[in-house]
Amino acid sequence: MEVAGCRVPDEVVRIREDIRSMKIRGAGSIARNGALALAIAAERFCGRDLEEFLMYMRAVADFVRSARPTAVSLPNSVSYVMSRLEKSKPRSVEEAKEVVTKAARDFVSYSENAVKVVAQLGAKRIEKGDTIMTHCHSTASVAVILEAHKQGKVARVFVKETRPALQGLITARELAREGVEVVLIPDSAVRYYMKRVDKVVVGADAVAANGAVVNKIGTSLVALAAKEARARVYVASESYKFSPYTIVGELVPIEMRDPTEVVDREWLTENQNVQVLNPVFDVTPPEYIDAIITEVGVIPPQAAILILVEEYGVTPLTIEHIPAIHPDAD
Ligand code: RUB
Repeated sequence: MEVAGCRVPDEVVRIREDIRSMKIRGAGSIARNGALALAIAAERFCGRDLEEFLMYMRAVADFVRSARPTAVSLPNSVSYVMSRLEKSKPRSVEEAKEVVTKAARDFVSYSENAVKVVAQLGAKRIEKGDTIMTHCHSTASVAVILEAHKQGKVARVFVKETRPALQGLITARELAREGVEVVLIPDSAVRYYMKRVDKVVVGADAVAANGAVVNKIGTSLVALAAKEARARVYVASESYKFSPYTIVGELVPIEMRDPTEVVDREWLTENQNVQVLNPVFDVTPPEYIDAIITEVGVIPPQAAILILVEEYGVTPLTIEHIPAIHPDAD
């Protein structure tokens, strides 16, 4: 891809492809890599002047932002960097490059710190002897569980394998490596084991203004089974996963992936009269969630709108001017 006479660096194309193919995955990691891709693009800009630089960066931002549709952390991190570039009114290409590099670095360090704070706040919600269930692989959820484990509170963790991409295996490995007692179960065994669970901890790809949480497909079923069994449900989510446009009723798009992630190509060819669908996220309504643990505090899901309004100044009146939320790194 070439913009304003300058080729988008291979490394940026590779990062986008790695996000698309899920080599880079999980909403936090996607956001951090998105910001870093912008910094790489800025450093390697080969055009002539500031006008070309801005044109080039806007095109790269659109390119990176469109890698995957559901995790709102990606447009939010891209916007974090781009809004600083647009607002800084740089006088030279060198100055503009520095603004982008610094903003990307700031976002990454904000994000890494946010996960640590979420871990601390989340661990306080876990009590001694708790059995936890988790779903998929979420860095924020793993951080909460590991912090609670360090504090000697976790009895055991049920990890769902999370078909079709089996991210549960990553979670099981990361927790077991730190000495947590892990039980890996098929997705279909959730309700069977829920009776033994005290708390469910899951991550988020997007949190809507009404407190609904978009996360890996199957999260809503875990929450449903938890409600029936009276186990509490906590969502570990940094604030840049809150979706600004949901304040005016926009829906978070649910990514549909290739059927070959569910069954192999040979099976598909032999059974062409069968439609195979692969939605990879679902929506858990706020009534099924006890609290959302963010780096700015633990909130009931119904207070999600406060994060958007009070932390980021998003309102139905300002939304057209705030395309995504930008937590301040300082
Ligand atoms: C990952 C997933 C995770 C959230 C939060 O889906 O649903 O629960 O992204 O992750 P996928 P984190 O594997 O399709 O990216 O806490 O790491 O941001």
